[in-house]
Amino acid sequence: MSHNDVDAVIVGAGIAGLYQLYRLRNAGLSARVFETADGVGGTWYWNRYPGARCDVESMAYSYSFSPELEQEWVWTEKYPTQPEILSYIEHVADRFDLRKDITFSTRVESCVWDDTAGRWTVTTPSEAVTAQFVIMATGCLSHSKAPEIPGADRFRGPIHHTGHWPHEGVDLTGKRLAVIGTGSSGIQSIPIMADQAASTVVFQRTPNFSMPAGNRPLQEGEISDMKGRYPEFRKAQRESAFGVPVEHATQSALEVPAAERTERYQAAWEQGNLVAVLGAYTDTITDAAANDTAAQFVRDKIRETVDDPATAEKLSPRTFPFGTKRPCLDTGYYATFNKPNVDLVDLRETPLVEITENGVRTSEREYEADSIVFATGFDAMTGALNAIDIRGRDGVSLRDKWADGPRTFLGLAVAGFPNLFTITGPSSPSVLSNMIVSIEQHVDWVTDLIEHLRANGLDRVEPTTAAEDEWVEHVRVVGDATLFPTADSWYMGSNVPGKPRVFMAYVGGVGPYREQCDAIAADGYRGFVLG
Ligand code: FAD
Ligand code: N01
Repeated sequence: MSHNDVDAVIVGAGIAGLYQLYRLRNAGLSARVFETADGVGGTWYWNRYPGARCDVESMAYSYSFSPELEQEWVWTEKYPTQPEILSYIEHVADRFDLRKDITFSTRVESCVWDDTAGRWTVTTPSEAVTAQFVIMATGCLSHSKAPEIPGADRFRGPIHHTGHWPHEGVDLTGKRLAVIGTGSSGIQSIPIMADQAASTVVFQRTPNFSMPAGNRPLQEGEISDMKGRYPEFRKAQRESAFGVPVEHATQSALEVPAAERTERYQAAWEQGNLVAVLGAYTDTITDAAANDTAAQFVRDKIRETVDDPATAEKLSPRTFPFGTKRPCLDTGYYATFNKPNVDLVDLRETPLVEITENGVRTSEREYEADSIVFATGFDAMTGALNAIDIRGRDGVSLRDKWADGPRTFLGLAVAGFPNLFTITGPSSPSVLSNMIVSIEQHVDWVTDLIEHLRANGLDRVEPTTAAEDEWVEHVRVVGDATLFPTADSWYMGSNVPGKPRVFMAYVGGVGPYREQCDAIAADGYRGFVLG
């Protein structure tokens, strides 16, 4: 078999692509990985901004497939930094000898299905490869977006996007800094950048809910304790709602006395555990009044922390329910606005107009800056997939098929696109979970399906349109039973002008989703046509 004809092509060498390569290789398939970056790591390769770290605990945000790896790797902090996660992923790539099948600095531009040959042609700027299977491990949050304002090319100083941070770092000492965006990336980086810069202006379109991370070094005892009970812990992760085991809620937020509720939120707040707040009561994400008890708790904290009441009010989210935009964990975010050299500009009052040679102009005035940071996020879930020209049976393009929103079966496969799989694709729990748990489940399920085909002398698989329609409807119904669709979030595509407004994640829970996937497999891959 030539190097240009392989059993499988995997696009992306992040956590998903690496594990997919490992599994396919062990299943006896030849596979090649293409990766735009010049190294492994995906998210943790690209997002090197100051303060970048995970908000799932390190010992939980790690692969579970290798007990040896689990035992040998030593995490140092409760919430790991980007450099620590990147060195973990690099270790995994080396330990399992994965790099030899990865072609770096190479972007996949198109994937075209040949129905007669039963193979995909995957094209990069340097070569074309044919493969029986293509697995998209392109990431949910890998296609960054800049703010939709003119003038960035005019600005005299540097502009950096948090999702493409220079490897050598950015020295902001003595600089006048302008930051646009107050999502997780902005909230993590602003306190650190503001410490360094001479002055900082934060341009906020929508305030977000954030809680202190309470990060700290891990103690020897807790590391060995977790290592001793990893198998049970992993099982609990897989069966949980968000890939993070928490106590099961049994009460409505509205049926407990206010003081008891506050005590419960306070305990979760002190633990720095977002899932513990979201999961404290049965109805936090389904009932607006219940949700508002959590939202009000956070707003009270903001008012207690921020000295200037007008600034505190601007920082207080009021336009969407708690948790319906990804909440954040921070280190000193709200207190940063007590510094005399940090200003907050509310873009709802004075919208952004343009970037000028000298800085940022709103409808009110120009703010001079030496350096600008875009913490403006991503064209999430579909951005990286739609950036590739993917053509299935009869030359139909995925972009056209998804023009009114993504349609998949289980978030894993698409009718009309045989032998193509999307790891953590749209309509899977993916971004509503500890993502490694979802990644491993998808990769395992896809690999099992490929092994099933091979064992039965079959060579193609594709979901039926009926199964896809049913899944899309199920995802919508489950989503509509929650408050998620009420928010203008990237989950809804609303951060990208013109993107269809569709809730792109499955909120049925990681555990129940896994059960559905397993039942479908046990039923001879119900909803798929195998041939
Ligand atoms: P990615 O890591 O995004 O990797 C995809 C790779 O595909 C990238 O390297 C990209 O360059 C490559 N690629 C894409 N298109 C092409 C192409 N056409 N050709 C070649 N290569 C291509 N999740 C959590 O669960 N907990 C967290 O605390 C958390 N924190 C996060 C913090 C940040 C700053 C961000 C951005 C995301 C965070 N996430 C978190 C989500 C995170 O993306 C996932 O946890 C996980 O790292 C995703 O891995 P992946 O391999 O699926 O995708
Ligand atoms: O991106 P975001 P992010 N003009 O989309 C604003 C994960 N993550 O990179 O809210 C002005 O959340 C935008 O405003 P609005 C996590 O899943 C995790 O911060 O759209 N402003 C918003 O304030 C997260 O959710 C961690 O009104 C504009 C901000 O930019 C996801 O990645 C850390 C604008 C973008 O926020 C994305 O996070 C980092 C415009 N034209 C990331 N366009 C952890 O801590 C956008 N904005 C785990």
